[in-house]
Amino acid sequence: MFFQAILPHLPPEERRHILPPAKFLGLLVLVVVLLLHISGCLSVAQSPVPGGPSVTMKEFEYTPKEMKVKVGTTVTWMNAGTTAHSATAIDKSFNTRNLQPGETKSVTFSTPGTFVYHCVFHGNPDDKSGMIGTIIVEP
Ligand SMILES: [Cu+2]
Repeated sequence: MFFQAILPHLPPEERRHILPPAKFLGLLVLVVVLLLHISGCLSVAQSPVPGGPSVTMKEFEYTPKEMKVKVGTTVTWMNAGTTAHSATAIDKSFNTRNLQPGETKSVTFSTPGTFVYHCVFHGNPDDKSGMIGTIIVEP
């Protein structure tokens, strides 16, 4: 048994002062749940919004390429490709920075406007060729 395996040499009278395995496991579960809860709270600003709009990055385009949202919407970019990508606004209003495969980053749009963005590796902001996308934020 796991519990005895980590405490093999304690005499029985000392083992009485240690939580029995069932309580030990219960406490462990409680601690893990608390830690997950705390880490969830801390990362609220960066974590994807469940059911919210999302843009997939894959070699070498954004899907959808253009998206219309209302002011206050949080959009999540997901890198579903095999190489790093970014979503970097040409007017510098937002920047997911480099997202490795499997990573996500959320951005909340608080002002109306048309925001053209590019991947710093695969999109050319000057002639808007390559990996380019647009977020249209409506009032
Ligand atoms: Cu890219």
